[in-house]
Amino acid sequence: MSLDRNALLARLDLQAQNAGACAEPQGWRGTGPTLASRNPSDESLIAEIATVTADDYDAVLESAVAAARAWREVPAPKRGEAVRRLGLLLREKKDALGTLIALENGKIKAEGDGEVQEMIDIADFAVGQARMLYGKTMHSERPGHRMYEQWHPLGVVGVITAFNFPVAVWAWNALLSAVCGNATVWKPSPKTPLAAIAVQQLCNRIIAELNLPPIFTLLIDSGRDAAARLAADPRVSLVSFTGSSAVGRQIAQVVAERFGRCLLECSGNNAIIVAADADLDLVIPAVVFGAVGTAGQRCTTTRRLLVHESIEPEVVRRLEAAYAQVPIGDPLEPSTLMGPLIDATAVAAFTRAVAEARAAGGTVVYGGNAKTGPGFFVEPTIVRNARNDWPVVQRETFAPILYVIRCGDLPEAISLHNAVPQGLSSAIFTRSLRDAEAFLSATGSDCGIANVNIGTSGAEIGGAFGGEKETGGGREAGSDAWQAYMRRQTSTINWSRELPLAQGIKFGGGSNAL
Ligand code: UN1
Repeated sequence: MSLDRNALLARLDLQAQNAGACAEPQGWRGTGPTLASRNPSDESLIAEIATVTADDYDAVLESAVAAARAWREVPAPKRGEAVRRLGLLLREKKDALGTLIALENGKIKAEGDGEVQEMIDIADFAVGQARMLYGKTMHSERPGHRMYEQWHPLGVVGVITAFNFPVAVWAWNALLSAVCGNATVWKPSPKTPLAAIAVQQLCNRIIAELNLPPIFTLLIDSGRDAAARLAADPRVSLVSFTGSSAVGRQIAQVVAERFGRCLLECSGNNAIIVAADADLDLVIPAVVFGAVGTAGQRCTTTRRLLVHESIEPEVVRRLEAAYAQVPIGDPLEPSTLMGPLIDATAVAAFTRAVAEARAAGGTVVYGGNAKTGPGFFVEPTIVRNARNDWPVVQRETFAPILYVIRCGDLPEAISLHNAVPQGLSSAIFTRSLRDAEAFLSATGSDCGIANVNIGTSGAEIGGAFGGEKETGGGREAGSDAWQAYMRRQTSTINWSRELPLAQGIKFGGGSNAL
C-alpha cells in the first residue's frame, strides 16, 4: 500500500519541527541525542526524535508536580470532562493513529486501529468512573460517630510502557490516573517513540483548549535512564510498569526502597487447554489469533497449547492448515494477518528459541525460520512434542512460537498449566460445564485472567487486567483498578457530646480529670 507519510504525520500534528529537538516544555522536551524511529517492515527511518537529558527530566517532573497540585483541586467530574474531550479527539484520529502504530510497531492496521479503539473504550470508562470514585461508609461501634472512607489523588504517576501496545497501555493508566486527579509522566518504549509523541500532541491540544495544567507529559529516552529515575524519584507516588519480569523486578525493588507504589504488568506464558470434547471450530481460530496475532508480541499471546492426547493429531493437522492461510507482509496491506517482529534482537530471540526447542526434542511442524531482510519477518511456528518443563517453554519469548504439549485428563492439564513462573492469561475449550468450572475454581487456573471457549488474548477493558506470580500482581483498566491511582483515607467523625473509646477501653478509670 502506498502511504503518504508526510500527510499522515501532518494529520497527527507531527510536522518536522515538533518531532525534532524541543527545548521548551510542551508536554515533552528533549535536548539530548536523537533516537531513530524505524519501520520494522523495511527498516527505513520514519523520524529522529530528541531524547531527554537529566535536566529535561527534571523540568518535566517539576511541571508534573505543579500540575498535580492544581489538578487535585478540580472536581473529579470536571476532570472527566478533559478525558471525554480526549476520547472524542481519539475517535477523530483513530484511522491516522492506527496507521502510525502499524507503521512504527509493525502490527497490522486492523490491530493498530483496535489499539486506538481500546484507548477510546478506556476513555469512556474513565469518564463514567470520574463520577464513581466511591468510598464506603461503615457503622461505627461507638454511638454518635460516623465512619467513612474517601479517595484522594496520589500526585504524580509514572507510566513506563512497552513497544507492543505503544499507546493503549498508557491510556489504561493515564486516563484513569487523570480522573483520579493525578498528573501522569509517560516513559514509552524507545522502539515506538513516535506513536507516543502523536498521543502527546493530542493531549497538548486538549490541555490548550481547556486551559488545563500539563497533566500529561512525556519522557523520550533511548535507554533506561529515565525509567530508573522515575523508579528512584520520591516525587513519583506510583510507578506503573509494563515489560519483562526481569526489568519489573528491578523497578519494583527500587520503588519499594523508597516506599513508593508499584503497579506491575510483566511477562505472561499463557496456555490454552483443549479438552477432548472441545469444539475445534472455535479452538483453531482462537489459537491462530492468540499465537500469531501481533506476531506473538502480546503479553497475552498464546504460547502453550495443552491438548488432550486423543485429539492432538487432529488439532495439529488443522492448525497447520490454518497457519498456511496466514498472509505475512506489509502491516498496512489489508489482507496481511501477520507483520514483522519489532527488531533484529527479537528475530534473534525467535531463532534461539526455535533452535533450543529443536535441541530439546521438539518437532517443528510449521515455520521455524526467520526471513531474509529487509524487515524483521519470521514464520509463525508450531513446535510439536514439546514438554512443559523445558527451559525454553518456561520462559516468555516475544515471538509467534506455539508449543504443543500433549496431556491426559483435566487434573493433569491444570497442573501442567500452572507449572510456569508466570500467571497472566489462560483459557480452556470444553463443552463440559464441570470442566469449565473446575478450571475457573480456586484449584484451577492460577492466572489473573481465565477464559472459557475464548482465547488468551484480546481482553476487554471493562475487566481488571493483570496477573499473578512473576506477572507481578498488578491490575489495570476496568473494574476497581482505578483505586491503584488514589490514596484511601478513613475518617471517623464524632458528633456526640461524649468521647467513648473503641474496643470499650476506659482510659483514666472514669476520673473526670481526663
Ligand atoms: C499487552 O500485551 O501488554 O488483552 C496488553 C489483550 C489486549 C491488551 C494486551 N487487550 O491482548
